[in-house]
Amino acid sequence: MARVYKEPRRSEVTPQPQLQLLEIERQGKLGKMFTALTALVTLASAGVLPQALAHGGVLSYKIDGSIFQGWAPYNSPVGQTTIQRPWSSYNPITVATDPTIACNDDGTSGALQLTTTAQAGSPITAYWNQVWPHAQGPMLTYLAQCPGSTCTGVNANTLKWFKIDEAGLLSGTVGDGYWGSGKMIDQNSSWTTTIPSSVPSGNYLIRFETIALHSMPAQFYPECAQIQITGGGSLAPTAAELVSFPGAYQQTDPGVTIDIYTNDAQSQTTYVIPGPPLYAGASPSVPAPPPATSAPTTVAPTSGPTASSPSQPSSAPPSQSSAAGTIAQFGQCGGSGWNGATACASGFTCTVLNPYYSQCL
Ligand SMILES: *[C@@H]1O[C@H](CO)[C@@H](O)[C@H](O)[C@H]1NC(C)=O
Ligand SMILES: [Cu+2]
Repeated sequence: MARVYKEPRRSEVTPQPQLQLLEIERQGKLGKMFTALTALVTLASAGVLPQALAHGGVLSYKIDGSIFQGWAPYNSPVGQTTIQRPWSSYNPITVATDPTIACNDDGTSGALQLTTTAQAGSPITAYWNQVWPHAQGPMLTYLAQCPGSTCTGVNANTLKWFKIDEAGLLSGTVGDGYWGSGKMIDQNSSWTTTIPSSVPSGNYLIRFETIALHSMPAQFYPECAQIQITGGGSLAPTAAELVSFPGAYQQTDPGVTIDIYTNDAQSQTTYVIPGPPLYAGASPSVPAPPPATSAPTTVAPTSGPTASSPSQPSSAPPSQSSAAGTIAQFGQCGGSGWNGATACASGFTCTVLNPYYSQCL
């Protein structure tokens, strides 16, 4: 829980003034927490009021059905024992090549660092603080295998990382579309990635990340946890799939420099997710969007070997119901361009969240 509010580690550029921001700042002293509702920032006042800040990170995980609390960055480190690598502030990283881009600041093992086992082929969910405030930008998940018998004590900057999940611009335009991070918010501010069943067993850091594009420079929010993958396969990541942090991203990457408020962005339908290509054995939680075409045709999403997303028959129009009860809680069941199933599992209702996305809730 937030205890002491720290100033941003780097200055931020005020986002688009047309946005009306109603954000809650968490502040506190001496372990008490109170929330302060900040001003409603309007076009007229944006120039004079300080920017309302709302940041955060991954606060807990669900692995093989169990909840694991993460590190509490605003509490004393003394006595904290968690699978998550320690981090110190809700503030974003805004330099793509910063050493803390690997596992946040400072991302070294805690004194009472834990590791938990996780089955290859099983889902792992990361929960951000509620409600995650930034709906524009990609979601990314990486693994890095540690040498030896534990990740404890291993410097995250020395590891080679590979990407096992990503979700960028899911539909619509860069300026006005539905993003991976918007879907994360719609999923209870959480993101579920399937640990590829092909990944070799061993000790890994798992790095969940969201990148926020609502202001410039882009804001990186990575956190890491230590897992021991069991029951894995034998598909090692290739050299082309392996990257270092820092190193994987450059400040000049198109997916980092992008300005979502330009005129061009209002019609641009492609976004290049930063980092390496997906690991060949990955089961991305969102199928890759269809390639951009000049005509506004709708292409059925490629159905991949996903474990956490709903089954997606290739040709059922959204108005027709396919096999009943196929979509689990938080699964997509409709929205602009949606060609998949529309019937929610028993107990859940397909609910319109925005023109691009309906979800079983
Ligand atoms: C939503 O996330 C919170 C953690 O942020 C968790 O405690 C809660 O159980 C989640 N709700 C559902 C329905 O999964
Ligand atoms: Cu923020």
